[in-house]
Parts: sequence; C-alpha cells; structure tokens
Amino acid sequence: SQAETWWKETVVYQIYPRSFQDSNGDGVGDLKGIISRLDYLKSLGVGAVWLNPIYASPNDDNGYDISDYRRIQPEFGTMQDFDALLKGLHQRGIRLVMDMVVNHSSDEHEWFRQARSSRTSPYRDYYHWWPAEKGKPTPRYSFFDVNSDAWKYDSLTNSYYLHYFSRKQPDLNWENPRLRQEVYSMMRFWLDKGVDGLRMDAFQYVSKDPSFPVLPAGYEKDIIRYYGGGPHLHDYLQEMNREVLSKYNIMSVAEGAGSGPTDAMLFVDPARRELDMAYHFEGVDLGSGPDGYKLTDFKRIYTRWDSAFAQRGWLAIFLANHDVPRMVSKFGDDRPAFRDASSKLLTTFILTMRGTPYYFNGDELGMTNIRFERIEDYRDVATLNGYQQVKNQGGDLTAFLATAKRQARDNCRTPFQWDATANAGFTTGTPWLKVNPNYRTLNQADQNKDSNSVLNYFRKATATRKQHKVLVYGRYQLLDARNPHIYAYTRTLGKEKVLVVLNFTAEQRSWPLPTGLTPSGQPWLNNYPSFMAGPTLALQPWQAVVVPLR
Ligand code: TEU
Ligand code: CA
Repeated sequence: SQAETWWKETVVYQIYPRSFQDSNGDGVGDLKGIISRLDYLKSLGVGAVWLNPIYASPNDDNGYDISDYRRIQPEFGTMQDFDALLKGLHQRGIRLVMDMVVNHSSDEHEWFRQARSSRTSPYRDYYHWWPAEKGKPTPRYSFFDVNSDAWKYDSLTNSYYLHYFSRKQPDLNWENPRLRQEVYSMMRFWLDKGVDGLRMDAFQYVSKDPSFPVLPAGYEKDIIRYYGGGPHLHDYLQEMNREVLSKYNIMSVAEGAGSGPTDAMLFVDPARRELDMAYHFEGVDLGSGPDGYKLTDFKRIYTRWDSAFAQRGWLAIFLANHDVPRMVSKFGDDRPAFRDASSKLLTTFILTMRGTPYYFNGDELGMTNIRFERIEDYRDVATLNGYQQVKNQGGDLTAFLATAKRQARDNCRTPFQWDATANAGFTTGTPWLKVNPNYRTLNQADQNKDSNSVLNYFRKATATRKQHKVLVYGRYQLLDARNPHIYAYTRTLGKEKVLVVLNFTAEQRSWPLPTGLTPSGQPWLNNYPSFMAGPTLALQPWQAVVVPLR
C-alpha cells in the first residue's frame, strides 16, 4: 500500500566532513578528501550521501552555525570542489543530501550583523528580539547555553535576542515573509545545482509565538512539546513545499518531528504536501542512561512507529548520527569479543526494517566510542558549555565527565579509521579531534581484505536490501514480543516472506520457531558461518539471521 519511490529504496550514508578524510594536512577533513574516497563510497552500495553542513561558518557548532549559506567553508574547500564532488557522486549513481540549517544562523551572518546594528535595520525582523525596557524576557531554555538561557542581552540596541542553541546561533524569525523568501531562494540555489535531497535541521522549532507567553513550570523537561509544533510550523512547510520542494525531484527529511507518531505524521502525510520522511528520536534516545536499555522497550518503540506509518507517511531508520554515541557502544557490545558480531547485528536491524536506512560513517567498520577522560580532549560546544555550567554551579564535575564519556557527541566524531598508518590515514597533520587508538586493529584497509569483516557484511547487507523489495516495502510483524533477549520479526510482500532473528545478548540462546514458519533455502544474511534451522534455532552470541520462509 506504500507507493514506490527511489528515496524509500535507497540507503543514506552520512558523512561527517570534518572527520572523514583530510587532503591537505591541516587536520580537518575536507571535500577533496571525500572526492578521494568516492570509489570507497561506491563500493558500499549506498544510494545517497548526506553531508553535515559544509557552508561558511565560524564553527561554533561544527558548521551548524552558518555565516553564509551560499559559500563553502574555506576549511572544507571551494565551490569548485563542491561541484566536482557532486559530479563524482552522480557519475557513480550516488545522490547527495545536504543539511539545511534554517532554524538559526550564525551571529556572524550578514543578516545578524545588520539586524543587531539598529532597531530600525531592515534586517531587524529576521531574528527575534526582546527590548530591555520591557524588563526581563519570559524564560526560554537553551540546549547549549552555559546558563541554559536562550535570551542573550545585546547592549548595542539594549535588547535580548533568542537562541535555542548556542549564543552564536540566533534563531531566525520565520514569521517574517521576507526571511522565508530568502531561505527559499537559497534552497533553490542548491537544488538548481542538482542536489538530490535536503535534511531540514531542527525545523520543528522554527515557529514561535512572537508574544513569548510564560510557559508552565517544568516545560523544559518536555521541550519538544513546547518548542516543536509552533503555531505556523505546518503553514511554513506547506509554503516551502509549494514554492520549492515540489518543483524538483528530490527528497526531504525532517530532523525531529514532534513528540510521537501523531505529530510526525503531520510532517509526512503525502496528502498534506510537506516533507517526504521524518526521523524520530525515541529509538536512539533509548538507553542514554547508565543502565543501558531493555530490549522489550526497543522492540515496542520500533513496532509502534512502524504500525503508525504502515499505510502512509515514511520514516528514517537509524541507530546513530553525529549527535549520539557510536551504535555498537550503545546498542551493541564493543568489547573485542563481541564487537564485530554485535555491529553486524545492528546493521542487520537497520537494513531489514521498513523505513529508509541512515547509516553513520564508521559504523560500517564497527567504530567505537572514544571515551575521553579529560575535558581538554573535547571539542563539542554542547559538552564544553555543559562542563562550564556545572563548574559555575559548583556541581559534580566527575559525574559530568562520567556521563560525557558515555553520551558526549565527540564519541562518534573522531576521525575515520582508514588504515593502520599514523592518525589512521585520516591526516598527515594533527587531527582536530583525537583519533581512537584502536585504529591499529580496527580500520578500513584490514577489513576490506577480510571477507568476514564488519565492512564486508555491510556491503552484503546493502546488496541484499537492493535485491529484495520485501525488505523495503514488506509488512512488518513482530514475533515473541515479550522475549527479553531475541528480536524476531517477519517482513511480507505478496508471496515473499522473510524472517529476521536477532540475538541481542552476549550468550548463546535457543529460539523455538513459531509454528507455521518454515525456513526455505540459504539465509540472505547471517553473521556467523552457519545456523541451525528449526524446529529450534540455536543462536550464537549476537547472532543475526535473515532467512526466507516458505
Ligand atoms: O540537532 C538538533 C537537536 O539536537 C534537537 O533537534 C534535539 O531535539 C534537541 O537537542 C533535544 O535533544 C541538530 C544537529 O543535528 C546538531 O548537530 C546541531 O548541533 C543542532 O541541530 C543545532 O543546529
Ligand atoms: Ca583539510
């Protein structure tokens, strides 16, 4: 019942440009570096690449603070490099998805420079201001600010400006039709170049009530409810679709889409003509705490979201990105004995669920959290400001560092591990963020040669998904919901039916096949050399099996 289209069938590979490949020895990944790895990307079997922001930026939040939307960050290269990258991808049949960061700009963007210069600047209303003669603004929480305060006083015009993220990321005022037209024209600039998709960063937050009413106590604990889904959010999305998106054969994805499936459907119901698909964070957010996660919760979350989108609307499926820990460290088991098997199992999950897989660079090698000991090793504004905040409040810095070790965004942002040479082959200089020392035994060059590697398993999984549409469109049915160790489900499309069995533990488990399910033929995927077919499956630690059914 789901209409077929390329962006449902593709696998999206996320490249964090700062950390992928440095080409000139300055320690920072760049576009020429990515170009030098195009054949590697092709070898993965992915259909699209999503690049984190590569626009001009003072780099307060690694490019999520944009000072010029139509220029390339000089550290990353030039517009010529960009054009060459796009061409090189297209020649290899790979599409390009760009990050659109338009909830906020950099405070160094020309619009903001003008806006802050005077209350009568024609750019003033591109941002949100609170004149100080009205007293203190009503409290608004900031995700990244040292004081968690989203209002920053600016003496130049005796006013506060709003920033949901860092103080170098002032929020744009989407109430202003001129601002919206500027953004649309910037979007056309990139789409006219042939870009194939857009990831709308933090877009759920764009619509604010400009009267900034007082919010109920404790609102910040339910921030998506109060910041997401503002009064005109969907009007803006419909306008953007009419004026821009609908004019191109592209895909669009909402980063964040409200508090649950009902909210998310509003972004992606085809009848509403807004965006094509959405990420929800309920899955990746699970298990952020010290005690990990319960598999039964994991199964419940993914099953609930699948059923809500079974008939219409479409989701992304992912377990990692640049904002969360490494998937194997969080959802798998990154001890050497189980790292490979659990990485392959997680890959199996992502590539056999309904939804478009988004796969973070390095996960195809089973890269792990770096777990820094000292604050000096971190670069992320969120971690650095969080630390400063705890320090200012005289809080427990040891506890803060322990949490950061598990959760901090820099855990997954370390340089890509290409080979066993110095700095993992990422740079000849000093990397902007330390390389994980395990690169000597965990790297692309070794895995490329090993037919049993995590890398070659990923390649096999992308090929399998491409070969079998049942893995893209097939109906999903959860089996044995209450089993705390095994995640098992079937996918069915017409006469084709396939069983996925995932042992989410480091122990051997046996799993009796439910009556009526009869495997037929060789498994499509299996992360161990063999598998014992029915009536009871004997599963190895972290074993994953995908087998067709009669
Ligand atoms: O992240 C957005 C983001 O973190 C929120 O959508 C999230 O819901 C909130 O923090 C609550 O957990 C994006 C980027 O992925 C991230 O790297 C940027 O730092 C951020 O936007 C600001 O642009
Ligand atoms: Ca460089």
